[in-house]
Amino acid sequence: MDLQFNSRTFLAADSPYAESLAVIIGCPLDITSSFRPGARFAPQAVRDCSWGLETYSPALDRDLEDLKICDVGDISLPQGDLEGALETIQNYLTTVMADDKFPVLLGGEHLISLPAVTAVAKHHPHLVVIQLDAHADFRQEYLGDVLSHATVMRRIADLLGGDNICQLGIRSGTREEMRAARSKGVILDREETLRRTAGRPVYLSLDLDILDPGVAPGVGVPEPGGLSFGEVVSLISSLGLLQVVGFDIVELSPLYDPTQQSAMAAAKLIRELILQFCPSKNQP
Ligand SMILES: [Mn+2]
Repeated sequence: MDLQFNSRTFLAADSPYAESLAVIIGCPLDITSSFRPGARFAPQAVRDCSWGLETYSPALDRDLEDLKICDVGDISLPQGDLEGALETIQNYLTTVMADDKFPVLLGGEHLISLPAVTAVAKHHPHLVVIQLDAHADFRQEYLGDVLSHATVMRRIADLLGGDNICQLGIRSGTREEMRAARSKGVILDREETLRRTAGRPVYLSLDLDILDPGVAPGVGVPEPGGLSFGEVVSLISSLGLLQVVGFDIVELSPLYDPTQQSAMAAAKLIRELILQFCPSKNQP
């Protein structure tokens, strides 16, 4: 696979690929972004900010230094060829899953979750997807496109069935897409999410706009009325018993993040998610 080598890795992600369980993969897809583009710059912005954090999480009493993590850099994506870019991501993830790794995807726009879930679901046939997001992303099409950041969960529902999708934090959607999600069995409730995911492999897709724009203003489509950083962390830790097999964090747009506070929030969420969910061969 043709990768752009990047020596500026995510914090503590300096182990060789072959030895690593967690693999950080930049997916700078930025093609269907409709309102505020710039997600192609997000993976590196997150890496840069990660070095402002400690490797240790006091909340979890775990340390990135205890894990073997590889940051492979960014996948080279043809930004003018949407289907080619999605295929490239899917092929790369297929290799990562066959190598028995825990993938951590740095978006990129939200559409990267479609090829990622496609590859992960082939490896884990009973996969459930949990989407943490402000927006339902459940349109049948958007601006004439069936493949879009605004349709990504609908396409994933086409793939897995709506009854294998849980959406948390949603506060924006059209009447039609909210109805469609409900009618296809998508659930939006934390308690039901815990029931649905019990004993099953889970892919977590975290759209940074679940956070309030006051916390993370640098996103493609900011939606007022969001969660605080602490509320998102609490929500994630309340899902603590999940068998997460991989996750992505998407929609950061560094062009709208002059203070870097959104990239810092993204980096810290990634640290917490890795420490909470990445299995360690050294620990029970
Ligand atoms: Mn989204």
